[in-house]
Amino acid sequence: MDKVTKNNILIIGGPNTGKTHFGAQLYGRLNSRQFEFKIDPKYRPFDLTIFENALNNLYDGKRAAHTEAGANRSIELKVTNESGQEVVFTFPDYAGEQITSIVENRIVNNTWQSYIQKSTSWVLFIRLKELTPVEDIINKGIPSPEEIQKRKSQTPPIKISDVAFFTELLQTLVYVKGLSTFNKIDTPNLTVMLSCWDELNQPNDTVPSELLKQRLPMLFYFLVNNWQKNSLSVLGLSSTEKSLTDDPDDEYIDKTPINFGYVINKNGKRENDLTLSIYDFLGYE
Ligand SMILES: Nc1nc2c(ncn2[C@@H]2O[C@H](COP(=O)(O)OP(=O)(O)OP(=O)(O)O)[C@@H](O)[C@H]2O)c(=O)[nH]1
Ligand SMILES: [Mg+2]
Repeated sequence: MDKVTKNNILIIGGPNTGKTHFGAQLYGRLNSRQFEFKIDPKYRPFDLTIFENALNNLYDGKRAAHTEAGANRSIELKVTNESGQEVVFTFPDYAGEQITSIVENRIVNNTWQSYIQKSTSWVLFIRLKELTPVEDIINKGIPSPEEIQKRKSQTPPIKISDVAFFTELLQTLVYVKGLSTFNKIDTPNLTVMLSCWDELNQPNDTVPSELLKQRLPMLFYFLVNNWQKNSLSVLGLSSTEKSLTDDPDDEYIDKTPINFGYVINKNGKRENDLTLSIYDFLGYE
């Protein structure tokens, strides 16, 4: 069996969803060679600028900055696991506005066409805490006649819901990739990362896909109806384990960043080894 798998993982996430912190923390784990997947020392990437600022800030116990709007950088990593399996993957970092702009303007520029064409796995970042809760009969009840009258007298700004946003985005990617949805998709494999999980204050055994189903049911069923079961996973992710600020966090400085952060695997189990998520990205069972 060919033991080298070449993968092109496309991280997909709007502004402030945690892409850069994940990249930096994953890189830190791979580079430490203490976890399931390790960077092949013969192929240590030469140019680390993509995560350098973020890594330096984390070592100082501070959060990293927003990725500047025009940035489009990626890093190719060659990693191996305990059983000698080699995975080569490309990891991009860009400003999340680029994703918002795809949906708002219905335009996929050349850079994004190429990202989408080359990709073999999609990892969609959703930061549930930042989404606007949709008012419905269950969580809000029926508004009073005065409230209904007030709403009718003001024209609401046109803004699509979060569910519509993610669905439009995925449909655009599927279209650009030239996929048919007559049959359920198996490639690209799709991993939904519910990022900044620590902010959600969930009980220990929460299963990420159950939380997605509860919070964004329409998106959940869109995914289940369009992706094959083995090509879809929903994980929880806390890259930093707690909210960092621009002031140094002493615990981070003492313990170093690789000792913070975890994924909640698809069965609801917490794993401190962020590199295990690579198996989900690749779609291995
Ligand atoms: N609590 C908590 N905060 C996080 C976590 N990951 C990232 N953050 C914070 O969320 C904010 C955004 O994180 P980034 O990694 O910069 O997000 P991004 O998706 O790269 O954002 P853009 O570069 O704007 O596209 C930062 O203030 C981080 O400190 C996490 O796991 N937990
Ligand atoms: Mg960023």
